[in-house]
Amino acid sequence: MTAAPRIDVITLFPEFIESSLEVGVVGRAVKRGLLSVQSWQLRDFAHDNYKTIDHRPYGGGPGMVMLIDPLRECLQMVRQADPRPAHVVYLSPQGQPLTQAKVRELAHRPRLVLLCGRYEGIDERLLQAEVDEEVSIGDYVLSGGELAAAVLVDAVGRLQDGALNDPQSAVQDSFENGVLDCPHYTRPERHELGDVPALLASGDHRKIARWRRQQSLGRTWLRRPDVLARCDLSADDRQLLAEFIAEWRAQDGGPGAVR
Ligand code: 4HQ
Repeated sequence: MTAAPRIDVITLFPEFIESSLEVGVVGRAVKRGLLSVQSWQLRDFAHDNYKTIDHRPYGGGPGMVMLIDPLRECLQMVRQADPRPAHVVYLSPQGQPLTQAKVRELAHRPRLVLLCGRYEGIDERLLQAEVDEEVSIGDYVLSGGELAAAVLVDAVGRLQDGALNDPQSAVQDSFENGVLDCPHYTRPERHELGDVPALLASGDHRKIARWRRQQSLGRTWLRRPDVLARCDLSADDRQLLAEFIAEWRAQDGGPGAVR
């Protein structure tokens, strides 16, 4: 049996990471031993009685910058805690976007170390020397890297073998197919707010699969043309999408349509 993948998180707020692991699919995966997550209090590696981990930036300007040495010594301890080589990730808006493709890539790593920055971030020299990859969860500014790290742990954790009750659900998600997810319905079939599309209750599984694929493609066309542009659609997909677009134009999207 091979050891479960391990994620170490270096942070000023370990409680934040730990609390997010008490619930849900990923919390259960950790309890089942499918994934191990350790958080480390950076302040424990400060050199002085004030527990200093940051200082004013050279060149002036607002805010504080995280010091090299507490981070370096913490990383050394973290690396020593497990013999497997660690892939070190720094969460920041300057990083590569966290896409589902990136999540899959990171999910295959036996060992990740996540660095959470606060204030203006971390001294560039530490990043140059120790970080393998900088990753961003989106084009907005957080007050610290902890939420971004929790997002990454969640997305990576749910892909570990055995984490999801039905492994099929990971395959059907948004982006796993390169397109957005289709709409979902459950009981009751008829409701004041509308009826479930008849086809879904028909039991014709081939038709249902085609309808879902068409909805996925159509919604991606409507909502995320940027995602669709990067898709390599089959002839079948292009046919389904053309049908969706024709129907959409006829119903709500016709020239001069009033909505
Ligand atoms: N921050 N994706 C600034 C982010 C962020 C993001 C984390 C704020 C790092 C220094 N991290 N600190 N967006 O906004 O990952």
